[in-house]
Amino acid sequence: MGLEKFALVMFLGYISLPVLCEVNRYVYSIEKANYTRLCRTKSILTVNGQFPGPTLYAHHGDTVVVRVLNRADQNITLHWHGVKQPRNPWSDGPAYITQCPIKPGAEFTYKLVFSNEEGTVWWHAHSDWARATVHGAIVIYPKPGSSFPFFRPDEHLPVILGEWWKRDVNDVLTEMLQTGGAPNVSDAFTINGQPGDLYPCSKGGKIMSLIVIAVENGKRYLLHVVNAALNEELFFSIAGHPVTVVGVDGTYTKPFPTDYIMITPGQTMDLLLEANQCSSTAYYMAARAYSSSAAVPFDNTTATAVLEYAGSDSGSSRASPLFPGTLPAYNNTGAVANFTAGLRSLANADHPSDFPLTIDSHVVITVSINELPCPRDTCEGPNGTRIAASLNNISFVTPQVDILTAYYRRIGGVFATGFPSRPPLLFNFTADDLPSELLLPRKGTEVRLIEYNTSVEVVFQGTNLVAGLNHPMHLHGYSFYVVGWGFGNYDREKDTPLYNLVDPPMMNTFGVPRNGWAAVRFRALNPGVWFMHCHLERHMTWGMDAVFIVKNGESPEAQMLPPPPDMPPC
Ligand SMILES: *[C@@H]1O[C@H](CO)[C@@H](O)[C@H](O)[C@H]1NC(C)=O
Ligand SMILES: *[C@@H]1O[C@H](CO)[C@@H](O)[C@H](O)[C@H]1NC(C)=O
Ligand SMILES: *[C@@H]1O[C@H](CO)[C@@H](O)[C@H](O)[C@H]1NC(C)=O
Ligand SMILES: *[C@@H]1O[C@H](CO)[C@@H](O)[C@H](O)[C@H]1NC(C)=O
Ligand SMILES: *[C@@H]1O[C@H](CO)[C@@H](O)[C@H](O)[C@H]1NC(C)=O
Ligand SMILES: *[C@@H]1O[C@H](CO)[C@@H](O)[C@H](O)[C@H]1NC(C)=O
Ligand SMILES: *[C@@H]1O[C@H](CO)[C@@H](O)[C@H](O)[C@H]1NC(C)=O
Ligand SMILES: *[C@@H]1O[C@H](CO)[C@@H](O)[C@H](O)[C@H]1NC(C)=O
Ligand SMILES: *[C@@H]1O[C@H](CO)[C@@H](O)[C@H](O)[C@H]1NC(C)=O
Ligand SMILES: *[C@@H]1O[C@H](CO)[C@@H](O)[C@H](O)[C@H]1NC(C)=O
Ligand SMILES: [Cu+2]
Repeated sequence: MGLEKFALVMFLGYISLPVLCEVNRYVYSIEKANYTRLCRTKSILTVNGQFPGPTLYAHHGDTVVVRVLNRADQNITLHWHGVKQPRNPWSDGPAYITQCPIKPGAEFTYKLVFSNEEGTVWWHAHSDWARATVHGAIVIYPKPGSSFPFFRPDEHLPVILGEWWKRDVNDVLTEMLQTGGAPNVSDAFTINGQPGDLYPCSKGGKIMSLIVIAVENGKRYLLHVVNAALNEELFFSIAGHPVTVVGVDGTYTKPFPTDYIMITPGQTMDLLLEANQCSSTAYYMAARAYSSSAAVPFDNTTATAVLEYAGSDSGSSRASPLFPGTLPAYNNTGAVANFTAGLRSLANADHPSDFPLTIDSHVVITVSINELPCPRDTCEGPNGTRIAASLNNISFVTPQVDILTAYYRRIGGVFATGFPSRPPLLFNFTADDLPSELLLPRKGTEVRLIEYNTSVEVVFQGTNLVAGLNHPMHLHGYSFYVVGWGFGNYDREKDTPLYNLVDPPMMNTFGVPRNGWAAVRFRALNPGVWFMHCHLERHMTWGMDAVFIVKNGESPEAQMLPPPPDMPPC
């Protein structure tokens, strides 16, 4: 493992950006547009004054030191999503799980220990809903001297998909918590920080909202795609350009040619793009929601950016770019299933798949939306209730001191160790009508203790309580192999023989199908306190979370590192 270290400084502060304006829709031709109406601006929290935040570049096996200065007036933590941080949960970041927040004016130095990650992972805030604007890509090159398992790209292009509210995202969160109902859906999606020209927006008479990416005919680009949206899974495609998926969640995959991708919040994908189209035309890339449940409102808008070939006629008479005809409809679950089935690990000598074949610990976890009673039924959830969410019927309560410190220093009363290995009640999880006595969850801060070097299989079972939908489940500290998934109720006898035990994809976030299940496997070789949660932000806030504590092993290399001296106090 390389021990090259370099330091980066990230400061948290605010910048002003235009709100989406209510002016007429404008056309792609930038020169022609002339809007005099100024946008209202809003202030957003950013890193180093950039939105999206800076892309970090590293090589396989590097250690990167990041000094984070909080110059904002709110608490913050940063998470390095997909970086396994061997033995070093202290730098993982989720607030009140592995650290107390960095308070306004304070600082904390994170140590990012890259091990086997390759391709794309990302970083984002992990406190409140700050990650809406505090995020960026992490691009990991092969070790110096080694090569990509596919042809060498000529250029790297981060493509960060985001979600935008006209209002301050803190207001959206506060309102959700006050009313007990669903949060407002967003007003726009963004590609590299801009919504594109299907939304009305201008600033000072100039169009600010369309990203134009220049490409050259004959070149090969590696797109580092991140879904940084809070609450929506997204389809993404590029007109006239099928892409080849070569990596997902920081692991290279078998090359998978496709016309579109579906990427959940939390996931990252490496896409090879060959610029081989007609050089006098421009092509849209577009992103819009995949909505898995007709019962759940979603943002029904489309973000665009433009691929423009060098040498195209960039005069004012330029025609509109081609729109991708291959972007699936918002409700096309078949397209999601087909895409997901195409993701497979390399499983070769250079990139072996080392998933466990025998299982020591088999855990089944129901993933549910719930309802809590609300005084006089005045909340805005169904029937006047307050919406909640749970794993195995436990709606996670965030503690006031971080679980990692409590575990390490043996401070009692912060968490309990009763997270069950089975759903407390067996019922037809995916039935259309479920009795209302099942809707109420239990509240608690329950962790599951795992012995070092246990081989674990977790089966996530979606339920149809309140509303079944696709849940992107994310585990910190590990990547897991997705050995199986399907619709309906998981049946161990029937489903295990159908697992992919040849080349299952290695991921850290997987969309558990609506009213379906997913089985993932990992070997517990990374001691620490690791958060596991749905990566839809509203579900995480509602309690769709749990914590795995992987205990130390015997040898010194199998033990958690001690905390750094500058851990923020609570
Ligand atoms: C934009 O419109 C304003 C008002 O209609 C006009 O005064 C100005 O000359 C226009 N600018 C350009 C660059 O066309
Ligand atoms: C949410 O949407 C409602 C209805 O459109 C609106 O009245 C309210 O102001 C919005 N709240 C926020 C925080 O955006
Ligand atoms: C989404 O928007 C399109 C275009 O505005 C509209 O035709 C369609 O009905 C909308 N669909 C949903 C589910 O809201
Ligand atoms: C998707 O929604 C459209 C209406 O917006 C409907 O006609 C179609 O049947 C739906 N498809 C699926 C697969 O649900
Ligand atoms: C999924 O793939 C199958 C087999 O290639 C194809 O027949 C089907 O049309 C695809 N479904 C969608 C929604 O793309
Ligand atoms: C609301 O209450 C009615 C009557 O008790 C019940 O039939 C319905 O299932 C409830 N809906 C939800 C979403 O809880
Ligand atoms: C569970 O509910 C689904 C959806 O209504 C139904 O198709 C299935 O037959 C039910 N399964 C059992 C075992 O009752
Ligand atoms: C969850 O726990 C609550 C409280 O113990 C209970 O009333 C409810 O039936 C349970 N629901 C499920 C689905 O286990
Ligand atoms: C983990 O356990 C397996 C046997 O189950 C053993 O072969 C392997 O060496 C162990 N690995 C470590 C790092 O302890
Ligand atoms: C910020 O974090 C500190 C330490 O955990 C906590 O005491 C304080 O309440 C937090 N402030 C806010 C506004 O959440
Ligand atoms: Cu969810």
